[in-house]
Amino acid sequence: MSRSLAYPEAYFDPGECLPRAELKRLQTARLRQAVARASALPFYRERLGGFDPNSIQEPGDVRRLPFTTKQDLRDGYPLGFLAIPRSEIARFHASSGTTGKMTFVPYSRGDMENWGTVVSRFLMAGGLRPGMLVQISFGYGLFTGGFGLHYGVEKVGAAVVPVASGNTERQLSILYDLQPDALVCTPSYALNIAEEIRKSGRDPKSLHLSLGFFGGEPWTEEMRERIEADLDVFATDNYGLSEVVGPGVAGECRERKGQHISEDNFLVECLNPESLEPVQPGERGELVITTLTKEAMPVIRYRTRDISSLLPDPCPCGRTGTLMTRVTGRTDDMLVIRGVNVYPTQIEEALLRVQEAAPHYHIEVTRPDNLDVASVKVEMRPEIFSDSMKDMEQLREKIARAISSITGIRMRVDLVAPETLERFVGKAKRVTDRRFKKD
Ligand code: DLL
Repeated sequence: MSRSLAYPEAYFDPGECLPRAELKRLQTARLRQAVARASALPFYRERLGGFDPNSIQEPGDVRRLPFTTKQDLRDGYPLGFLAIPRSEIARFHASSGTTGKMTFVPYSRGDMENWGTVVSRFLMAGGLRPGMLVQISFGYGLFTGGFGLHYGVEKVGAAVVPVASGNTERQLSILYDLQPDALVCTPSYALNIAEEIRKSGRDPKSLHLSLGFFGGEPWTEEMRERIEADLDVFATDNYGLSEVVGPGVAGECRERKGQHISEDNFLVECLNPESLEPVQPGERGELVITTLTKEAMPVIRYRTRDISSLLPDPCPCGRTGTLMTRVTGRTDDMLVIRGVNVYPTQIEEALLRVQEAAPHYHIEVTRPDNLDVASVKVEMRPEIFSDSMKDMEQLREKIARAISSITGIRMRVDLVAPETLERFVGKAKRVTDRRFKKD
C-alpha cells in the first residue's frame, strides 16, 4: 500500500453530509425546479406532455418522468437542449464522441460554480488539502477532465500545474522538478507514466506524490494496486460524464467503499437496462441520472449506459451521499461472445493476476463461420520475455486460464513483445469488434 497520510477527516461543504431526510426534501424541491426548467425546451415539453412539476412529492417520483438517451441529445445537435439565453452561457464542453457524433454541453455561470464545488468535494474526500500541488494530466479542451479538475483543485485552495495530457517525457520532468503532491489523469495514463519512470531508470521513491485522483474510464481494483505500488500514491476513483456535468458526479473518500454521489446535484437511479425497473440495492444495473441544479442544459433521466450498483449502507466517513460501486463498463462496451457477457475490465483483472503479463492488452473479436472468436493480445513484462517456446506456451496457457476463470470463456491469447501495444494518454481503447459496426 501507499505511504500513509495523516488524515484529519474534513468536509468541504455541508451539502456532502446533509441528513438523509433533509437531502430528500432538497432533492424533491430541486426536482420540481429541474422539471419546470426543462419544460421550457420543446423536446421536454413534448415528452412531458403537460406533466405538472408541482405534483412531485418525493425524489422517487422521478420514475414518472420520461427517459433521455444519447440519441435524443444527438438529434438535438447542436443546441436543442440549451435552456438559457445564449448570452448567459459561460462555457462549452463536449462529450467525447467515441461512439458517434459529439454533443455540445453548455454551462451557465452558476453551473460552473456548482461544478467546481462537486469536484472539490471528491478531491478533499480523497485527501487533497489547501497548500498542496496537483499535476493535472487530463486533456484540456472540449473534454471535461482537465478544466473540471482544474477548478475543483483551485476551489480546494491547492495549486495546479496544468500540464494536460501527452508528452510523457515532460510529465516526468515536472513530477521530478516541481514535486507535486497529487497526480490527476486516467488510470491507463497513470500506468503509462509509471512505466516511463521505470524505463528512465529514475527512482519513483524520490517523487513527492502521495495522492492519485483517477477517473474517466473503467479500471479494476488490481489496476489500482499496481498504480499505487508503482507510484507510491493513495489512489481514488472518480466518476462523471459530460452530458450531466463532467467529473464530479461521484468520487471516493478515504474509506474507498464506493464513490459518494453528490446527490444534492444529481438524482441517480440504478435500473435493469432491459426492463428499466429499479434493481435491488447492491445489484448491478445501468445508472440513470437527472440533473437537479444544471441550468444551461438540464437532463431528465439520462441513460448513461454505465453499469454500477448503489450501496444501501452509510459510509463511516460521515458523508451521507449514497455510494456507487466502480463502473465496470458501459452497456455498449460489453461484448457478447458466444452468448456470454464480457467486459474489457474482466480481462484487465485476469492479466493483473498473472505476474508475467503486463496490464497492456487489446481484445479483438471476429466471427469466422458464424462463430465468435475472441483473441487477446497481451504484452509480456520485459524481464520475462524469452526465446523459449516452451516458456511462452506455458505463459499463454496460464493467461488463457486466468481469463477463462473470470469470464467463463476461452480466448485465444497472443503474446507480444514488451512495449509494442499502443499506449494512451487519455482514455484507453481496448477493443476492436470486427463482427458488426456499432454506432
Ligand atoms: O470522462 C468525465 C470525467 C473526466 C470523469 C475525468 C472523471 C474524470 P466523458 O468524456 O463524457 O466524461 O466520458 C464519460 O466515461 O459515461 C463512463 O463510461 C466513463 N467514465 C468516466 N469516469 C469513469 C470511472 C468524462 N471513474 C464516460 N470509471 C462515462 C469508469 C468512467 N468509467
